[in-house]
Amino acid sequence: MRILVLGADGYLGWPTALHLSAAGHEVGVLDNFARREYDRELGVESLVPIESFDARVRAWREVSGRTLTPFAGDLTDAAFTTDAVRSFRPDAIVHFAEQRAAPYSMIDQDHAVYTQTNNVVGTLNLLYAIAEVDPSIHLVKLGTMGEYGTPNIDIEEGWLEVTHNGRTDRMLYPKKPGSFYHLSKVHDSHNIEFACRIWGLRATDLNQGIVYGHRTEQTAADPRLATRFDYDAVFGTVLNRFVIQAVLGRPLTVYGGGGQTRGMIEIRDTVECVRLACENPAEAGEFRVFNQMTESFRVDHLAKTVAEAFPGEVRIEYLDNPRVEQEEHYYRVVHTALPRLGLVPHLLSNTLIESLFPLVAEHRDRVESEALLPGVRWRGALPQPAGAA
Ligand code: NAD
Ligand code: USQ
Repeated sequence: MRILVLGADGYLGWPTALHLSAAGHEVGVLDNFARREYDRELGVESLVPIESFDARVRAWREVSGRTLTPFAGDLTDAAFTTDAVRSFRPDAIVHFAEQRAAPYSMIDQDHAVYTQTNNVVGTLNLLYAIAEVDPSIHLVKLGTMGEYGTPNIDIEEGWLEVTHNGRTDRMLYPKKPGSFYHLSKVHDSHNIEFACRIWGLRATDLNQGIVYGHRTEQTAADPRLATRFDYDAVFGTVLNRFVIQAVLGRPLTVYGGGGQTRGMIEIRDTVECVRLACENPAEAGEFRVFNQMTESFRVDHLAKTVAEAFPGEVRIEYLDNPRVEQEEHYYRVVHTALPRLGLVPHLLSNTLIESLFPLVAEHRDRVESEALLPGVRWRGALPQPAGAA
């Protein structure tokens, strides 16, 4: 197949592009490098050094003999987006290209507006590009488990059959997201479902849990193919951060009571789920949702697991929660669609956690220690009423 990967310079987009290329697909890779700009803005860098986009693409050709077709540009530019789709003519488009950090979207009004504009407008431009160039292109869009939040009922795969006053309908599952970033994904899901229902597009929304891990078969083949690894409190995700904090001899930062439960997935399963979704497309007019997670864990359990795996002393610190979220709640998720297509998950293991310790130790000097502690508070940037001190 011809597959265009959007956001291909990022943590997940890069390994996914390589995985698809190694599986024999013709792959295009598109990015606007916004993620490298956020690093500059925040004064941090990926813990593991990464090559420039061009150097990565060249390295993959050298290592694998396979070519990636690069596109540099921004999805919020409608003409660029349509031109890229028209020139590559994909069978499927995998869309990772969004601002993806919840804390970044909660810094202040500017960052909330940027996040929602970037994500919602980029996706809307993409829907128009697909409709114009070829409505049979399958859109594989990265959503998030955080769209659902933590409802007190079982979480289904995107849709819910509702009976109300004796009548029944199949509705999009109600959403209760926890940040302006997570909300942007909800808005995307609604726009994509609308485009499938009204224009007959075909789409798969992959509601992915929190990703952990760093290496895939392809990125491990050469240091120039490494993907980024974030440790800071804005872009670093919880399990990766705990591993890094353990190696640095810093306390593991559990926010609040640690009873928050989240769906998780290993990076090797992310790339495989995307391949499975591309190779088994949705029907024309279908808006299909897969819950892309393999296990659920409480945050305090993740901290204890890392502490036990680390061959040294580790302290767990319970910080005042900078976010507004439920710290004890019901959490049960249906996630059977991807295993039905053939996913055999890598479950969280001490071997995986232990394999990350030497990687972190090798690059520990790249860490800015102030960036480890959370600075963004969910109620921190509210405009103050006039006259308030
Ligand atoms: P990332 O920030 O590392 O990568 C996203 C890439 O998209 C970056 O390279 C960025 O430059 C690019 N991009 C952003 N806006 C763009 C635009 N307007 N035009 C072109 N390119 C643009 O993020 P990631 O961790 O690789 O996540 C990828 C996707 O997966 C995101 O949509 C995210 O919401 C979703 N996701 C990630 C996780 C996780 O734990 N990392 C979990 C669930 C879902
Ligand atoms: N947490 C801690 N300590 C930390 C970091 C986080 O206790 O040092 C807690 C948070 O309070 C939260 C949970 O761990 O309850 C997850 O936080 P996170 O930063 O790992 O994940 P989140 O903000 O939800 O976002 C990440 C990705 C995002 C993706 C999402 C999947 O950045 O792109 O959409 O995971 S999900 O959580 O399913 O929505």
